[in-house]
Formats: sequence, C-alpha cells, structure tokens
Amino acid sequence: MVDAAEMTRNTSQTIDSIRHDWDRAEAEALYELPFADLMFQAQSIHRRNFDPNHVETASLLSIKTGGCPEDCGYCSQSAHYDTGLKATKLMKQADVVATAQRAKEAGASRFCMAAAWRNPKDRDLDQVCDMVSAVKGLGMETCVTLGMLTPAQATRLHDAGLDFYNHNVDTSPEFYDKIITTRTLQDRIDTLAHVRDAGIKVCCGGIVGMGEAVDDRLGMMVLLANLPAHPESVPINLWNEVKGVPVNETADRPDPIALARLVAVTRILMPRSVVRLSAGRQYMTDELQALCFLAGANSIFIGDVLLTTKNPQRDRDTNLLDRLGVKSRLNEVKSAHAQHAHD
Ligand code: SAM
Ligand code: DTB
Ligand code: SF4
Repeated sequence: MVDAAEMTRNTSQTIDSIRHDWDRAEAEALYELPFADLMFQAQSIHRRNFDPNHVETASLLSIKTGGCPEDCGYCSQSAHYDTGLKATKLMKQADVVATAQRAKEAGASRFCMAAAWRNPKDRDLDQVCDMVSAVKGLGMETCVTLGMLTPAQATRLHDAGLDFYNHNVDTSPEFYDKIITTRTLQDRIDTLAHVRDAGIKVCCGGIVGMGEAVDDRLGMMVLLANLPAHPESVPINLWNEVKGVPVNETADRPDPIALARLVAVTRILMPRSVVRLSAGRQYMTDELQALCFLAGANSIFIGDVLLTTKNPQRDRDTNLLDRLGVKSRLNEVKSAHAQHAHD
C-alpha cells in the first residue's frame, strides 16, 4: 500500500508526465486520498493541460437502432432482450446531415453517429463514410461508433475524414464476462489498435453502476491508461436504466462522491485526455456535475436524448454552465441568439 503523503509528493513530481505503467495499487491509493487532496491534484493537472473554464459539447445520433446481435447486458438495443425498442434500418444521409446541422445550431461542436452493429458490413460502411464526409463539411468534428472494425475499414473511415472512433472497453477485465459474452475484451482492444493505426483519434471509456466494485472501475481506468497511447477522449457513462436487460438485477448507482473520486483519478492517470460525463447525467445533481468538472471532466453530451435514453434538457445544461462561468459552444450559441433577438 502506498502512503497518501508519498503519493502526493510523487504526483507533484510527475505532474505532467504521461505514463503507461500504472498499477492498480497506485490508482487505489489515489482514490483513497482525503477528498481535498485528491481534488487538488486532479485540478492542478487539469489546469496544466486544459482551460479549466471550458467544457466541450457533443451531440449523439443513433443512425441505426436496435436489433443488435451482441448481448451487452446493459443495452436497450440488444436483440437478446425484450426491451420494447423498435429496430430501424440505417438512416438516409440527408436526414443525418439535417440532424447534424440542427445539432450544430444548438451548440454541438462534435457529432457522434452510432449504429447497433456487431461490426459494419462493407456496403453499410460506404454509406457511413459518405455521412462522415458530409457532416465534416458542416464544419463539425466527427465521431462514429459502429462496433468492431477491420484494419481496412478503419482506413476507409480515416480517408472519409473521420476524427474520432468510439469503442468502449466498458468495464474491468475481471467484470467483463459478467456483462458481455458475444465478444471479448481482446476483440475490443484489437479494434482500438486498428483505429489508432489508421490515424483516427480514439474515444474509449466505459460504464459505472452495473453492480461492479470500485476496484473494477479503477481497473478499467488503469487498463485505458496502460494502452500504447491514452485515448484522446474517455467517456464515463453512468448506467442509464433500461427495463428488460440483465444489468437491472445488479445495478447499483454509485455514491456521488465515489463518482467524483473516479473522475479525479481518471484525470490524474490520463492528464491530456478529454474526460466526458456521458450517459447518466440525468441522475446527477448540478452540484455533482460541478464537482466532476472540478475533478477534471471537460466534455458532455447535449440534447434531450442520447441514443435511446434520456439526457438533461438543454435549458438545464445552459443554465448550469452559465452559473459555473463555463465557456462552451452551447453558451456561445445561446448568447448569439439573445443578441440577435435584442438587435
Ligand atoms: N454498437 C456499438 C458498440 O457497442 O461498439 C456502438 C454503440 S454502443 C450503444 C456505445 C456505448 O454506449 C457502449 O459501449 C456503452 O458504453 C454505452 N451504453 C450503451 N447503453 C448504455 C446505457 N444504458 N447506459 C450507459 N451507457 C450505455
Ligand atoms: C459512449 O460512451 N456513450 C455514448 C456514446 N459512447 C456512443 C452512448 C450512450 C448511450 C446511452 C444509452 C442509450 O441512450 O441508448
Ligand atoms: Fe449492440 Fe453496442 Fe448495444 Fe452492445 S452496446 S448490444 S454492441 S448496440
């Protein structure tokens, strides 16, 4: 066990270093620091690497919903469970681009398109590549999440202008088999390597609140921090309740302080990665979100829905970021609208 004071000294010595050799005991020792010490370290690292008063705003669209052959135990879109969700075909490009344009006008700087596939068929990928190029043409950052990819598919997405690929490890190596059996953690790590090799930025994180232990949450972050390169984006999803899936049996929403501690440890382990409070913000109070921003979270999804579940209303987010004095595209867009109405 590493002593807390020693941990504080070590961390300040290496405050800007990017490490890939974290072990779980170090992550645990950080997690168990007195709250003020942990937050101070995380905030210090955050300030050295980011504007502490800026939060990125991204928007999500499910371009192909439901009927997925995978058995992810948390997901409304798996065909293995009766969640009452209606499956759809791949959306038409014109509808996707119109939705991206509206998201841009509503304050999103990044547009993430998600498909409920185990992996894309080459025919489907042609259409997604066209969507990526068209959304990029609107001046937005692009992200897609389509399941597992071959190296050739990753290259095609890169050539279409894709900025980020989202593919999560979702949980710790120990807990993984309790949640998903149809693809392995190694399958996911292989896809991440193909994405990285193709020159696309990696967005990779996971879910908390599925009945996992604190040690699993830390194990997931250590796994991410020890990848050959840190993911540029790390989404932390709080499990958004879905009726009819196995996770309902074990779900256990984390204590708010535990969540803030996890965000802080994530910031310390991966100093230059954007940490996104992703799904589950609908369950978080304004105070908890503020604590998470202090701990180093610096991105959110905006819009009333995520893929199939709820997200906080736009006005609540605008109001929260305003009260915190946080700059974001969401607030810039609101100010521009207010100015326009005034003129
Ligand atoms: N089918 C693709 C895949 O799994 O690779 C992409 C879409 S999938 C919906 C993307 C991520 O959303 C999952 O890896 C998981 O982390 C997150 N997610 C899915 N359902 C969720 C839920 N109910 N609550 C929180 N996060 C969820
Ligand atoms: C991620 O980690 N979170 C987003 C995005 N990647 C694709 C998805 C959240 C989905 C929440 C459940 C739903 O709305 O269906
Ligand atoms: Fe399918 Fe993705 Fe849902 Fe898993 S998380 S069931 S792969 S849509």
